[in-house]
Amino acid sequence: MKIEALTVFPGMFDDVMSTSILGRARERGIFEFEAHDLRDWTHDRHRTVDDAPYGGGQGMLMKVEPIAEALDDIIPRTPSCHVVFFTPCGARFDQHVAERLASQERILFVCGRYEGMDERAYAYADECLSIGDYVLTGGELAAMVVTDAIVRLLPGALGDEQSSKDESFATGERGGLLEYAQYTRPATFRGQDVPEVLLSGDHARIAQWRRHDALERTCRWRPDLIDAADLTAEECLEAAVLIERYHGSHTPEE
Ligand code: 6GU
Repeated sequence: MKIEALTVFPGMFDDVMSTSILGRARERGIFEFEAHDLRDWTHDRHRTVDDAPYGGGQGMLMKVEPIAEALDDIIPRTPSCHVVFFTPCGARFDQHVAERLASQERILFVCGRYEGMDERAYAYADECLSIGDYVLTGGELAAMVVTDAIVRLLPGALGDEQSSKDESFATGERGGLLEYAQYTRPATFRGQDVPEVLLSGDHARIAQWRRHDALERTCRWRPDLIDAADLTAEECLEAAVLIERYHGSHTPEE
């Protein structure tokens, strides 16, 4: 897979794309990354990429021409380029979107800055994404978050093929619950013991404890996930009790 970014700050990507799992995946040829500097498609002496909005209002917008010229150049370089614009007005990114994007051959991320972009630039977007309900100063961090979430799903990127399937939010195994608590040595740390069951070697009891812990943590920290979780009838009853305990009679939205 090749991932590219169009940005006014190409340097922001350097460390992230060369460190740890992403760095190793690039070295192994599991994915390629290239950042394009939007200013390379400007023609004036100041390499201007922004301008004031028609109709007035706060701040500056990204101009359409440099983006259009850059995309006219970059997109046709190889067939089937999936173009993703980052904007707080995009659809919310999640694990399902990461899994869908991980099957693309080539993705180009377009990173917005300033107060946004001339609307006509979005004609190039196959989709628009946001990484959550808060406002960032630009789409670069969002592009790095999404790249990280995609690359770790690519075969061979993580040492152990299992590890990307077993975690929080993975559509399979955990059934939409948060991950259970985990511990490593020492067995006692400053008076806090590792749960006895985990030292027992009884794998059935351990699996049962983990499932219950996952249910409890989800009810406590992310009750909004419970409706979509894959629960047995017994677990549904237990979830209702846990949500009542942690959140009183409020519905999760309140
Ligand atoms: Cl993609 N861009 C900006 N500027 N802010 C965001 C975002 C994106 N996602 C969440 N907040």
